[in-house]
Amino acid sequence: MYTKNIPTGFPQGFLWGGATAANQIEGAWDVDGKGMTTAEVVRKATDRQNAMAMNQVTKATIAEAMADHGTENYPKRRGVDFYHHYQEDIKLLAEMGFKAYRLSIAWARIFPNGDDQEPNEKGLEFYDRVFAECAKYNIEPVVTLSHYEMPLNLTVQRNGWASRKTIEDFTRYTKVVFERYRGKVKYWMTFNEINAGTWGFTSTGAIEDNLSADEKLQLEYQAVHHQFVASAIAVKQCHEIDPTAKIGCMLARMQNYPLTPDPKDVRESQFQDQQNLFFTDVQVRGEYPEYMNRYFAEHNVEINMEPGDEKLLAAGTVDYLSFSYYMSTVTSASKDAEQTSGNLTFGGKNPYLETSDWGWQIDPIGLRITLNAFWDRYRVPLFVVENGLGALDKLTEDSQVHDSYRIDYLRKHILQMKEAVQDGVDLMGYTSWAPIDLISAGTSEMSKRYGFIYVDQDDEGRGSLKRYRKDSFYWYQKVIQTNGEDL
Ligand code: BGP
Repeated sequence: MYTKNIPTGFPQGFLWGGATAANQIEGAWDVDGKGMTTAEVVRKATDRQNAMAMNQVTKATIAEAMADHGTENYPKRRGVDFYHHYQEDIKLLAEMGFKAYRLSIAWARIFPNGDDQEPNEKGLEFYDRVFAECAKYNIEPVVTLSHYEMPLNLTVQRNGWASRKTIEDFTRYTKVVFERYRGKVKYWMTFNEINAGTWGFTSTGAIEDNLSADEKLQLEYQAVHHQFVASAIAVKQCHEIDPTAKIGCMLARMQNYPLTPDPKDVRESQFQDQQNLFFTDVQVRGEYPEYMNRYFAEHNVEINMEPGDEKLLAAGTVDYLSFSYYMSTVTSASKDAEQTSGNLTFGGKNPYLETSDWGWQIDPIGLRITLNAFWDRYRVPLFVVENGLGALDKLTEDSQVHDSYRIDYLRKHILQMKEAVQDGVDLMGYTSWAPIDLISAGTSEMSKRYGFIYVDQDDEGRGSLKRYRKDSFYWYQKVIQTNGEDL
């Protein structure tokens, strides 16, 4: 008889924690030698639904930003001042029982201009202090090497990742941090949401002014190719410098469904999925998938590869696949149906799902589907490194935040993760976004809050920056304590 034990719950050593990004939490944008980054030239959004567009860097937005030395219009410059609150903040994470804390290093703290030959010692020292603080509480840092920012100088001088030379600069930076933090950081990942590179977003650090749609596509895929190569080199460096360290890739994943069972919709949905899985196919399997050849040919994209690139990609595959998961999307073969039924950014409306205040379609079961699909396709350990609910929280007069809606969102997603573990998925951990309120990536709002910890600051940057524990703080503490049993 065929009998096998089904896992009863989350494995021992499961990495429970939370995730943040330097440009959204640190502030201190111009201290201790740090250079300016692409994140600091993004103005706060005036239109929530059009957040993606706000994150486009153009020559005009850069010029305007350079002339404005304040933080009011550019909230990512101030973050929530983690730079000066890190001890207090990490202590609060420890109080919740965190096993892991995902954070990113700001490349421009280490190499202010990106192309400097020597690192900025003061920047390195800051992360020494942060990692020491994590070690004090046995919290594993999980470090993103590049999270939606790069030294602005590289954008201005050579159009960011559109230039092949950026690979050299990036891997000079990664070598320095792998060596400096050897033994202190066991888990790394290369590019946050690498698939955002084809969304016309700051993540490639490339200016797309006055380009035709074809030219844009060409530039974005070429920039992404450079990121793939840089990522593969970083994987190799990481393994050489610390053979015990693990390094992953990171994808923005939205489970995608066809709007109807019409095979045309199903095929369109598969096509959209391939557009995203392309990134993990390259980074996990080590080669460009065939389906992209046709796509490139039909869209006049010619990837300029150098001899040796394919070998590098094959040798630099990642140890684990990490991803963010907030919502699912719906695809229809008819563009009209999609656009009239939903949010322009994220496809059509799913009548079975509720949405967040920002129109994101909440879908916990989609997380189980995603986990199973990834495991089937790749057979590498998976790591959910972002998941959470952005909401307008209210601090009561007696300094409480009753965020039962957040608890409800997280509980349902964790339950589905548990189902996936029981389905046999190899899941390493879960770092929710974001344990402490911080500046939104998409809209630069402060009022779009995700935290277990409330930070007293408003959209204009007013407030004491004092931290308060929300109801979800105590709930998550219990979840971690019971390894996900008491939800
Ligand atoms: C992901 C990013 C994060 C983050 C999160 C929530 O795409 O990796 O940086 O902020 O989304 O998005 P937002 O802040 O726009 O609500």
